[in-house]
Amino acid sequence: MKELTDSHDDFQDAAVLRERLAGDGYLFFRGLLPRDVVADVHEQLARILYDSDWLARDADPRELVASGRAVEEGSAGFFGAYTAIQSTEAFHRLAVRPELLELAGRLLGEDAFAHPAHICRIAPPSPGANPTPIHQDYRFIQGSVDTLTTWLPLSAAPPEIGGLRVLAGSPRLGVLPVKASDGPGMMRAEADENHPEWRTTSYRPGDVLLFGSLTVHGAMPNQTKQLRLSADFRYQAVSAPMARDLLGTGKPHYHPEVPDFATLTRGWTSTECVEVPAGVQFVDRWDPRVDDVPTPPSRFAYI
Ligand SMILES: O=C(O)CCC(=O)C(=O)O
Repeated sequence: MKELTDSHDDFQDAAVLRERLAGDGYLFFRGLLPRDVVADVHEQLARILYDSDWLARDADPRELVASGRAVEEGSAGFFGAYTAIQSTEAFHRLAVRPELLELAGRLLGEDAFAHPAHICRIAPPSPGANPTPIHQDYRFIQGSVDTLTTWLPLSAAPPEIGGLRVLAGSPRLGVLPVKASDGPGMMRAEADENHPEWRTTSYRPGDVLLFGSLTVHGAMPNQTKQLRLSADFRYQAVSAPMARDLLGTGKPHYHPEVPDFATLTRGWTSTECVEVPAGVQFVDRWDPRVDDVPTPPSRFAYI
């Protein structure tokens, strides 16, 4: 598979970044976030996974060697550990790091904020767990088509541990039809799994992959004995509409299986990192599986 293009040296250049995002549908930044900040989150989450019995007892928890009790996202036995992870302030604070908010604002051309549904992925080895099927985020996130996703490895993610791959140029395909599938999200976009423009890399903590909501992407199978630990966060312009959740607005990922932020944030130093700014307009959700979703116009004018 082809290697991702590194945009690290163009981080300050909004015009270059916007043009590359329009053409490729993604931007990759090697080492954008301080390694010690990511390492601290990794360590806190590894401790939770160890205490939840998801990790082998005879290995250093930081190695994330899976025990037989590590389960696929959303299945029985998942929500205890996931609630503890969602209660971890340092994890949520990663989403509002100045590097990420500035990057989103630079690309969108105005102030941006992070959706509070910050997602942590704990991908167990395959077979046994299915990797996230290829998809476009627009059907899941809805609201503004220009919502941006960042995907961050929280531990080293060489291709064999099943990091993310993106299909370069895929926003030009518009909103694709979907089929039911196994794996997180349970929907697969109808795109060519073997296209020559699939790209990935050997991810390291501190790296950031950003893509638009029409970019086709998915995870690869985890062929190691370790858990793959990563985060995905979403950003949108303050002036753009945000999709209302079924049970309110600005809820945690997997709410209501995961408690509300009022419970998760007990004892935190600040809750700002999980708040939606005042004045954001909300719109209703539509059924993400419907066949013909018109492709909304994008400020990135995908070419
Ligand atoms: O990390 C994964 O397995 C899936 C992440 C993803 O698809 C996303 O960020 O939209």
